[in-house]
Amino acid sequence: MKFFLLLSAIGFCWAQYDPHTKSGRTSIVHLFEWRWVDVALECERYLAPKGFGGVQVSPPNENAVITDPSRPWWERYQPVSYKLCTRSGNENEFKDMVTRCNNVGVRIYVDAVINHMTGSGVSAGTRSTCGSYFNPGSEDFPAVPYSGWDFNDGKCKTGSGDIESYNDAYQVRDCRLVSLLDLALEKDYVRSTIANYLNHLIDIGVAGFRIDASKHMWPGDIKAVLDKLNNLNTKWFPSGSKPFIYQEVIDLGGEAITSSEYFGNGRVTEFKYGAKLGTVIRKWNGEKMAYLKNWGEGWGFMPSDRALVFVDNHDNQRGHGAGGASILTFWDPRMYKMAVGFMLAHPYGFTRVMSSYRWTRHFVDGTDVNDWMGPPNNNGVIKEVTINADTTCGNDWVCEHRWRQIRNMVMFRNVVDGQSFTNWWDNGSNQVAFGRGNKGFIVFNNDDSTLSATLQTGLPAGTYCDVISGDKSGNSCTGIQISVSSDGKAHFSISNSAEDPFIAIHADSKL
Ligand code: QV4
Ligand code: CA
Repeated sequence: MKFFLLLSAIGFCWAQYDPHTKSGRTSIVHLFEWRWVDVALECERYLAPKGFGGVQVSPPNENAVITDPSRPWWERYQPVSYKLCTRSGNENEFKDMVTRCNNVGVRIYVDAVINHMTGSGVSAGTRSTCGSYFNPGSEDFPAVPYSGWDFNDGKCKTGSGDIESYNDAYQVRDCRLVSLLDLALEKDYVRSTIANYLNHLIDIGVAGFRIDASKHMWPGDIKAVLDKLNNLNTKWFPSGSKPFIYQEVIDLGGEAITSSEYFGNGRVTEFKYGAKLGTVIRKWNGEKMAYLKNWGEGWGFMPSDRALVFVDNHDNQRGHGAGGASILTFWDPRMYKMAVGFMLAHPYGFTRVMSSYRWTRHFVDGTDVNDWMGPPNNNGVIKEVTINADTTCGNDWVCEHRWRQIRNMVMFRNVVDGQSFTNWWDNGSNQVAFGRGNKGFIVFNNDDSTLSATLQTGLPAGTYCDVISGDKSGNSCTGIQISVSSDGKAHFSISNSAEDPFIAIHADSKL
């Protein structure tokens, strides 16, 4: 009996780190600013058949309608209430999306903005996405309800009431992040109100949460909220399943607050990952791919089973948050595909793919002054995600997750899941290769010369289709073909001027 109790205890605590994706699905995609109707369609027509595990959606709760600048993407990080009603859709559309995605085995993870409400500078009478009245000046949010009692004003010790130094853990948690009214999560009323919001989402069928601005909440306060959460809906999840939790904590080192403080609650975003990988692929600061041999904890990242990893996110792809200029995005497609390919092939962390929209960048003194621009829209109404004949997206939706190289590497990760990191090779510079047990192998050429090498792949003999330059189609390859001999070796030749200077093969791309 004791052993069973121990097991259930382990299972119990472990569940916060488990994304509850259907077996064999190992990545999620952030469909940033998509409407719920389009997410539901994408689950059915693309994400399910292509092996995606789930979708991170934009905050679904009512937010302030910011008109200066005009409807910025970041208005969704200024809550007015927990009513499920935003530019992405209403509660019925949200419920329909969660049901339809779950029914095809694709999970939904909600971006939970629970540290704060809207900005103190937002004027009273500002509209909200569901029509609720609110008055930031008097901290009056009757649609929740929250009043002045529910905010941290008394606790914050800075003159401005805003966070003034990230070296003081107290003000980072108890003061306002860029003037956003800071909720008092030490109060049981606030904890219960937030838990009610999250339980409403859990009962609808979501699989977990991205906890926004976690650095700005005490780990213990977050835990107090999580302890009030229901188990996941047994219509789609095994009984006793707890919501998957990944906390947004930007920790590049050198601050008072560290990611490890949050490990007890769930996974944590590892921002060092994208910042370092971008530097390596750009070959800045003397970095080179040969150094990736000990990628992961060897580079000072958090333990792999606590990490949520990504190449870029909605903040740092536009200069917000952390990572700086090294962050690779869809604006640099050739390098971006290499970075995403490396991330999806490597065993470290739980992987999230970014899916963006294009906006009109306008650089002034090196800064994009249009970083605020919201999703493609017609007078504020978010545009439909149209699908072109070549499977790309229209209406300025970038759909990185539909790029052949990325979509196929999501499948690669599924095929090699559980296989160890093996057969590393490098040329001492920017030509590297590694395998995943006997299920997959990938080769990169980021040097300024051709890669020509015969490498040990660890794979069974046979002919494999490269899933970067093409697909396996019936009994043939639409792109490069690789022949693995009986000793597991194969010859690879990659021009440094190739459209995509990397090759990936796996058990399911074998003819
Ligand atoms: C401005 C000034 C303030 C001033 C205030 C007065 O900057 O100094 O006091 O006006 O009203 C928007 C504006 C910002 C404005 C603020 C209103 O951009 O200029 O303040 O609203 O108070 C997103 C955007 C922010 C945006 C915010 C709310 O990135 O620019 O602020 O939404 O709309 C840290 C955190 C980390 C955070 C990251 C961006 O540790 O948690 O900064 N990342 C998450 C989300 C991010 C979101 C928030 C947190 C806030 O990923 O998208 O910020 O929910 O590193
Ligand atoms: Ca706070």
